[in-house]
Amino acid sequence: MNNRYLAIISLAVTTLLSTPLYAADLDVSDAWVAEAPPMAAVMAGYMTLHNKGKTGIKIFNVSSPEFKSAEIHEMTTDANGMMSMSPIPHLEIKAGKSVTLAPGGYHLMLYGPKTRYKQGDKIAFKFVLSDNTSMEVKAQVRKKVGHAMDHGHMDHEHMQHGDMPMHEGHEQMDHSMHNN
Ligand SMILES: [Cu+2]
Repeated sequence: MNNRYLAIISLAVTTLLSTPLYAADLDVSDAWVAEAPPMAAVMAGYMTLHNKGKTGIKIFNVSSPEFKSAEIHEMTTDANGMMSMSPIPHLEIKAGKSVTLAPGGYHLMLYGPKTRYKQGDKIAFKFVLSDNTSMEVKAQVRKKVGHAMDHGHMDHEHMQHGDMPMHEGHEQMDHSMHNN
C-alpha cells in the first residue's frame, strides 16, 4: 500500500468521524401508540419529528421487537371525501422542519403485536435513517380520545397491499372507535 493510498483512507476516516449523525438532528416528541382492543392484529403509532439540522433526513425503515413488522403509512382523502391509506417508501423531514404523525395523516402501521399492550406500556422503535444510522424512539401506549378520523371511513378498495390479517386488524380498529 503506497502513501497516497493511505492518505486517502485517513481522509475518509476523518470525514466519517466528523460528520454528525442524523439521529442527533432529529428530535422526537409526543410519541405514542393507540391502545387497541384485545386480539387486534394491527396498531398505529404517532409522533412529532423535528429536524433541527441543515440536511433533510429520511426515515427508511421502522421496526420494533414488539411487532412482527412496521410500515410508515400515509392517509389521504380524495375529492369525494373517501379516505385511503398506503405505505410510503420513506418519510422525509426537511431541514429545519417538523412532520407530525397523527390520526388521519401519517402514521406507523404496526402489524402483529407480540402481546396486548395497554395504556402506559412503553414500546421501543428503531428508525433507520438516510445516513444509514439508526436511532431508538420510545413511545407510550395511550387511549385514543375523541372520534378521530383515523382508520374510520376507509376506502378498502385502495388497500392493495392488504392481506387478510391486516384487513381484519383495521376492522377491529374501527370497532374500537365506535366503542369509545
Ligand atoms: Cu395504516
